[in-house]
Amino acid sequence: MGKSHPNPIVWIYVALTLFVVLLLSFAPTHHHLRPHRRLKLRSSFAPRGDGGGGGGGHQVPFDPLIADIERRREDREWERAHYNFSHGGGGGGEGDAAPGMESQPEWEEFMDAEDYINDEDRFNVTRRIEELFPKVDVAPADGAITAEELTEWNLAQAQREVMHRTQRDLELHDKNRDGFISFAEYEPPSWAHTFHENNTTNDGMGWWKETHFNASDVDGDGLLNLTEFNDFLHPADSANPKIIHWLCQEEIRERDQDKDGKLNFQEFFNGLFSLVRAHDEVETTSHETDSSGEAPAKKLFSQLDKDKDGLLSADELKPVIGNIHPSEHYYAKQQADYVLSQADTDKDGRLSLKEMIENPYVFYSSIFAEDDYGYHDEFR
Ligand SMILES: *[C@@H]1O[C@H](CO)[C@@H](O)[C@H](O)[C@H]1NC(C)=O
Ligand SMILES: *[C@@H]1O[C@H](CO)[C@@H](O)[C@H](O)[C@H]1NC(C)=O
Ligand SMILES: *[C@@H]1O[C@H](CO)[C@@H](O)[C@H](O)[C@H]1NC(C)=O
Ligand SMILES: *[C@@H]1O[C@H](CO)[C@@H](O)[C@H](O)[C@H]1NC(C)=O
Ligand SMILES: *[C@@H]1O[C@H](CO)[C@@H](O)[C@H](O)[C@H]1NC(C)=O
Ligand SMILES: *[C@@H]1O[C@H](CO)[C@@H](O)[C@H](O)[C@H]1NC(C)=O
Ligand SMILES: [Ca+2]
Ligand SMILES: [Ca+2]
Repeated sequence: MGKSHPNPIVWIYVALTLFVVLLLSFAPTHHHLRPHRRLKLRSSFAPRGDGGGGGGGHQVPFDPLIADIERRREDREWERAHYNFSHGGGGGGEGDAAPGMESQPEWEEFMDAEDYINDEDRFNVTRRIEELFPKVDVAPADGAITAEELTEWNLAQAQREVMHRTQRDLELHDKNRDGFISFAEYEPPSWAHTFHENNTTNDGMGWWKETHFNASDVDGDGLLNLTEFNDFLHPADSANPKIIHWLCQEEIRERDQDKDGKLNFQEFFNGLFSLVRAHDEVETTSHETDSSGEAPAKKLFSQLDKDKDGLLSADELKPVIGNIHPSEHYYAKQQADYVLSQADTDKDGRLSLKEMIENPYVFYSSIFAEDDYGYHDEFR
């Protein structure tokens, strides 16, 4: 009879094998998805001159602690670039880097900071998210973060960063150290020196003009304080109607071929329409295909031309100036929408603390480590 039963040793083997398989499938992969990834700091600062209105570089860290680390590193690069030219020799000798040029990253500091944020005992991402959640979840504090709450949070982070840079710029230009910038003190950066007041061959550079300065000077005392100087550097984010008006005038001046101070349809269509539409997601109901493209442009033109004189004035351009020069609020919302699309697992349009903890890398930018054999786990 004993022979009809399998050998007990076989059962033990089967049981052991099952046990090992279970161990393998549960232990490493499902408990430690994170060690395969590495949190990343931005590697160098790009001057965020508003000249181009370009899209990049606007992402601001979700975590103020990360922002602070990045800011301190950036300040060191800034000081090196602007206050210490003792290395002498070639290359102009002027401190300011033209847009697109990058300073040498300080690798040691860079690696130290990255090691710190990747050391789970010292920088615990789960705990950071738990601490930050109630600071974002404020309107109302109902245990869920909406796109609006996240936008406000991102905007506050961005504004702090912009103001910090303005403060730095003010110190750099404030030659007599009175805390204000006079028009004489504000030297255009070296890469703008070649552009002159009435050189029509390069109309693009109206940036360092006295009209711009005067429009920023709210109280008209001939000096810009920190707020006014910030408006000067970031007109699109200003609450000062004079600077918004100046910005609209600049857009017209650059494209006003017949120099009548307003834009006719052809001037609008050639220079501005595509810019206005580029950021306009609502208007892209393309029932007419873009074969000619002029019909939607004509429609928009006549909507903007309030006094129906067939020309757009600076005031009439105001409703769409935000499309041409997107504000920090625009980027903050874009970033919030992106984060929601990535981390809102149950698709209810809000982020719970659980969803955020389960998707930490949406909030902390990361790269895959080189030995990243386990990244497929992401797609489970
Ligand atoms: C400039 O850099 C040198 C080393 O290159 C350093 O010794 C000096 O203290 C720096 N000066 C300032 C003002 O930062
Ligand atoms: C990180 O913090 C969470 C929540 O406070 C805790 O459960 C976890 O054990 C911590 N991880 C480490 C590695 O300290
Ligand atoms: C600049 O414009 C003013 C007034 O329009 C004119 O008098 C002056 O000659 C111009 N300068 C140059 C260099 O073109
Ligand atoms: C106008 O700008 C061009 C290009 O930068 C330069 O070659 C020219 O000398 C400038 N003209 C004046 C009058 O400043
Ligand atoms: C700017 O304002 C000052 C007075 O603060 C005035 O003297 C100057 O003419 C103004 N410049 C322009 C271009 O409006
Ligand atoms: C700068 O001046 C404006 C206008 O007088 C004022 O509203 C603003 O609060 C001032 N900002 C600072 C930082 O003092
Ligand atoms: Ca001053
Ligand atoms: Ca015109």
